[in-house]
Amino acid sequence: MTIPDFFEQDRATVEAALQELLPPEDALPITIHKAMRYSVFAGGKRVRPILCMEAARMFSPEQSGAVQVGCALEFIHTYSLIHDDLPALDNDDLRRGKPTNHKVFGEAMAILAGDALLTLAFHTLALAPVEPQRRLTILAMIAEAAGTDRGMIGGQVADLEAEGKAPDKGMLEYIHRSKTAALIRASILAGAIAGGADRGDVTRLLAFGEHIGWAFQVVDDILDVEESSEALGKTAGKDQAQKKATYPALHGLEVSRDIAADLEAKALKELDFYGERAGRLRQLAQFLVARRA
Ligand code: GRG
Repeated sequence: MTIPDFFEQDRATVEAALQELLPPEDALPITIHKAMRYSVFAGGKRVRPILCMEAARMFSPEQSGAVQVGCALEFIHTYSLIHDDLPALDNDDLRRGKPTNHKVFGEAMAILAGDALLTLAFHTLALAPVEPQRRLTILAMIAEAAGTDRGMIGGQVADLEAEGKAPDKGMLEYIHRSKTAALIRASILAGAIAGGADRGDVTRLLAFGEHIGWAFQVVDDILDVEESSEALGKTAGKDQAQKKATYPALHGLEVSRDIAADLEAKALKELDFYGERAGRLRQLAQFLVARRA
């Protein structure tokens, strides 16, 4: 499976917007801005902003503020990676193919860089060029997805507490849907809402986002077993070493692949309603499950 053509174009748009939205490296205090920029530009795939932009494009071909909303999502995602790598959490040395933020800037600055990216995300959302009522809906939805109640932090807490315990199917689902799927689902919904989606669209795309976000984390678990650190740009084999609750640990690799394929099929079914209009979202969903990094 090759990367869709438009993915590279969208990625270039995201890179340029991230450059604009982040304070320059020489703004005082210089160290924090260097640390923020270091992790944002360390080479992420930009999956969340691209999903956001392509969901918006289904409803509005014109600029809808989805680029700025997508950048806010990338700031939140990058903050979560910086904090996730800290010694108190996963204690990792490698991320996006480079030394982790705390390895370069020290723990205190890495904590602050994560905090600063989270703060910048909500500043960016507050100013995004989206109709005000829709902007407020997007802001609340993203805050919820990044938060504790079935959001990213809640999933991370459950993930930490499940370490070393016998994997449990219900808990594993909860972790994957909260830690990873919530922000991916919010990326798709935020783009759709910015582009002008109505209630029916939100219901359909919520189900699409939930399934593809869940599949994304199942694939992440599989790649941790199958790929090298070099290919992934992060330490491979970490889940098993840390006795993490993962799909391969509970079901084995083959069943995990079947689960990812089933989740992908369920996600794609939700797009049938849109026919060709959803062509790019469909390609993105297929790429997210077929990726090797
Ligand atoms: C607040 C102390 C504190 C910690 C926060 C919330 C949190 C820690 C961590 C979030 C959990 C987390 C890191 C989930 C990982 C989800 C995931 C699959 C990440 C990889 O995403 P990709 O493949 O990465 O999109 P790139 O590098 O391409 O952007």
